[in-house]
Amino acid sequence: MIRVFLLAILILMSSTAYGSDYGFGTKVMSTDLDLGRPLFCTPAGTMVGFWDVGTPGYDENDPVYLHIARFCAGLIDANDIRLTGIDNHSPGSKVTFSDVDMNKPLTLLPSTINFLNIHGSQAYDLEDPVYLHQYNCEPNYMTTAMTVQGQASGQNGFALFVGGSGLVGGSRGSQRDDFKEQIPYRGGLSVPRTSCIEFTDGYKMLVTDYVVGGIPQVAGIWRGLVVEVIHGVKADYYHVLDTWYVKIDSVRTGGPCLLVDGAANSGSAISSQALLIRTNDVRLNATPSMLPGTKVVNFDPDQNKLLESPAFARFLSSGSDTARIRFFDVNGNSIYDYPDDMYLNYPSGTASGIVTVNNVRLSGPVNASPI
Ligand SMILES: [Ca+2]
Ligand SMILES: [Ca+2]
Ligand SMILES: [Ca+2]
Repeated sequence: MIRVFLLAILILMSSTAYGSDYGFGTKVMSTDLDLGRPLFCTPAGTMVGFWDVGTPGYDENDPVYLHIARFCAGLIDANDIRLTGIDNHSPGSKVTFSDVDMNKPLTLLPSTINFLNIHGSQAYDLEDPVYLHQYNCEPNYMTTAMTVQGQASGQNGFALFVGGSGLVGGSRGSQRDDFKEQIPYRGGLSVPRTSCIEFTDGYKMLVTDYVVGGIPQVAGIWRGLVVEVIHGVKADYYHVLDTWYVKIDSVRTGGPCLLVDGAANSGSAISSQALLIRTNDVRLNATPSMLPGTKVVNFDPDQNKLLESPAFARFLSSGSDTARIRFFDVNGNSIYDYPDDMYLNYPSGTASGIVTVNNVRLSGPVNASPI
């Protein structure tokens, strides 16, 4: 009898210890039970990316993730949040170790979170829908990304090596024989605005950059040893396998994406063209006609509608702002992990942030255990 009683208490405790039962993409209302919860900021480096399946480049079939990075970027990690569904995993669910997308390559999706002002006042009202919007680096961002990859793989004029003596200058102006020895990154250090990249021999580097793909590619031979490259937005990172030799080859400044980022950073006006809802933008909240976690497809009524600026959050190579992506620490361990609830904390309520009316829930209810 006592056992049954204790069990009942345990069940009661565990049910209260876990997060809200409100679904992904619901907005916080004035009578909701999670109203007023204190929120924590997500770690620096929180980003949005996609798993590039099927046709290369970002398209309708690629699942999108909120990647809550504490150390290494470039792979889908446990507790990353799916912003769109995949298989039997619904939008707002968290990645666990046994899931199909765990440790799959994550490609950065330069994007912002904005609202569409179609109801009420000019301000952000309860009925106004919220979108994850692909940032308009240029007319076709993915074409450029693929071109860069094509160049790196030698398909487009990137000479790999000559006589095993050194890398020959590629499209980004490489110098030969300019590798330097650098002690590998051994982890355990959390540095804001950095990413950890890893080559196939296990050599790690900490870089102040966003990696474009995260998958090392063979770039050539240097003194008889294989050289791999990982592409970042700011630079290409070369490493001679089984050595500590590396080379960092900066991308020419003035690329279209960096220029536009700079404009966002300095607060200057962004062209209205850049704020039109695009095909494959993601709806982040439920509306009477659309489900959260769905992508905008051609001829949807919200396609080409003008989003409001400034953005609530920006996931970009520079000028990122993820301060309003905040979590409630359900299990009280001061880090973001499986049981915690994620919010778009706009408005914020207080400077440090509490759950406030009109916040969007960015994660759904979790099971008692991650498996
Ligand atoms: Ca794809
Ligand atoms: Ca409004
Ligand atoms: Ca926690």
